[in-house]
Amino acid sequence: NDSGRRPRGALIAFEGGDRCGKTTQCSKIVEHLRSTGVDAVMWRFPDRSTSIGQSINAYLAEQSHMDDAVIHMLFVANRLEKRDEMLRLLAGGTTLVLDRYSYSGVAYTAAKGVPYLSMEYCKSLEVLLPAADLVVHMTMTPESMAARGGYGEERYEKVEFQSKVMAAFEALRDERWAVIDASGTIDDIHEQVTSIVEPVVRCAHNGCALGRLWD
Ligand code: Z5A
Repeated sequence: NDSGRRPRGALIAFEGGDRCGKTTQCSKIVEHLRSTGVDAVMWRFPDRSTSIGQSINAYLAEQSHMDDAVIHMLFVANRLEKRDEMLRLLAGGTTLVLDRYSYSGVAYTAAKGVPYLSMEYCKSLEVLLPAADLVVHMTMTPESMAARGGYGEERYEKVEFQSKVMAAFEALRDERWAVIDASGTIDDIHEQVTSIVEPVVRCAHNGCALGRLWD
């Protein structure tokens, strides 16, 4: 690190449709990074442990109904309530591996097709948050996702809606995104993820600046 600053941690987000294996891969990469001496932690969004997160959980479990704009704001607020801690951990050198982030926030709401909740509007609500250094986009056909255990238990787990979410993710992609075929074996995917993540962690440690959404 020749920037004169303390090495920071990397911000890495895993995105994709439901049941595509994000949680599995986030856990594996955190375990791997730790085994190589990198200070790394995994977080999930939504964070269902906070009071905002509990309202989101009730909505996803179809135990409550909310206006589309209101539930959208709650997902955003659920990230903002973790913003200070996120920035503190990154500045202190901890790499954060996120199981979903703002990209899901934008893609899932935009996929609803509500005219006043456009992609541009949804993006504008995330600008106080840091951009991920890397977005690992795990792709799979909605039909294959549906064949995975546990699919269909929550509100958005419907094949037609997932196709719209996939299209929204595609529209969000930029040079920080890496696309991975999620239909391979857990170990093959982990190998690919490792080869993509390690250089990004090194870059952050060496002083690459943390960006802001959506600069
Ligand atoms: N949402 C939103 O609308 N707005 C927002 O801002 C945010 C989220 C942040 C809940 O998210 C919902 O909230 C989600 C988006 C919306 N939509 N829905 N419904 P979530 O992250 O809590 O829910 P999820 O995406 O369904 O996560 P998940 O159930 O934890 O799935 P996953 O993490 O992608 O998969 P997994 O748990 O690692 O694996 C699923 C199963 O497949 C499991 O049995 C594994 O053992 C198996 N698996 C994993 N990998 C493989 C491979 N490679 N081969 C075979 N089997 C595998």
